[in-house]
Amino acid sequence: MAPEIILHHYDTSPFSEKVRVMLGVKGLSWRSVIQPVIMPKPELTPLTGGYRRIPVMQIGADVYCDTQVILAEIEARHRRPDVVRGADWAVNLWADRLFFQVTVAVVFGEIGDSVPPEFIADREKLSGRPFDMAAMKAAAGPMKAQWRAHAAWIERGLASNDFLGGSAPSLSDIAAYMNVWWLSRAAPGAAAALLDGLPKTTAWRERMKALGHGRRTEMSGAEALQVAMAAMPAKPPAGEPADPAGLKPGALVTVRADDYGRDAVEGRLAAVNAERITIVRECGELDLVNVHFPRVGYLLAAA
Ligand SMILES: N[C@@H](CCC(=O)N[C@@H](CS)C(=O)NCC(=O)O)C(=O)O
Repeated sequence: MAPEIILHHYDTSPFSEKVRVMLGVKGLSWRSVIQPVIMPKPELTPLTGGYRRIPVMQIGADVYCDTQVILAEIEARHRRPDVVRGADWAVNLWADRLFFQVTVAVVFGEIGDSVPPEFIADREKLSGRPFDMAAMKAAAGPMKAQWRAHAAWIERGLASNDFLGGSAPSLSDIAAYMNVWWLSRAAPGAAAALLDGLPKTTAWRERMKALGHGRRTEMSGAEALQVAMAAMPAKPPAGEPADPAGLKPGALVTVRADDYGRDAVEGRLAAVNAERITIVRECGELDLVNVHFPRVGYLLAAA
């Protein structure tokens, strides 16, 4: 039996929604492990080696950090229907970084007053910057104008088709939708005002929602750790010997995100190529896991 897809996530997480929608488009069955919204995450970080962001996907003893590598892996394992086309990865990074940061500003400008102090303290640690509610409120007006301009790109992309990717949903749709989904859920009044006059985007949001999340069944974090212990890591992807980092398989390395949540994960390099960094590390008593990161947006260095 093929090992199950285990998604470590929480329901309000916009990045997790990208993966849930991908699982819906592919019509897949998957196991859901609900992780905490703030640190500590004692049933997640033993798997990742310290990476704390959400979501994380696990298949046996292979652990995938960041939606970029999670979505690529799902696409590689389940090719039909195909989702990744053309310049989709570049659009994905626009949605993850530029559009997302604007969405963060609008959401917290709207709901900031109801955010608990523990959440604020956690996100200050995550970003390394003060979670400055007054500044977010002051920026809310200009940020709403920016949000609307990003949404207008979606509207334009839908001019002659049901989806940004044409007649069927693509990675561009899934990535862009994350931001529209999150704003619509966290601050429905602001979303309605900002989407007013963008009818194609509003109709597309409903089409995206209708794609569903595939077949989800819950699993405990402890059970997921047991799955990793019982499995062997898969053969790593092919490496590129001419990789600019100049690091060879077997080297002791660190990998960290270059934006926020920059906790370094240490392990032995298993493979590196233009798309992926794979390290192998010990998880508990001599049990090995492969931990996979995207290449774009992550820094690889000798430990
Ligand atoms: N580039 C990452 C970003 C993930 C991200 O920022 N996730 C948010 C939740 S949606 C997060 O981890 N927030 C802190 C936390 O949940 O502890 C990805 O694509 O997976």
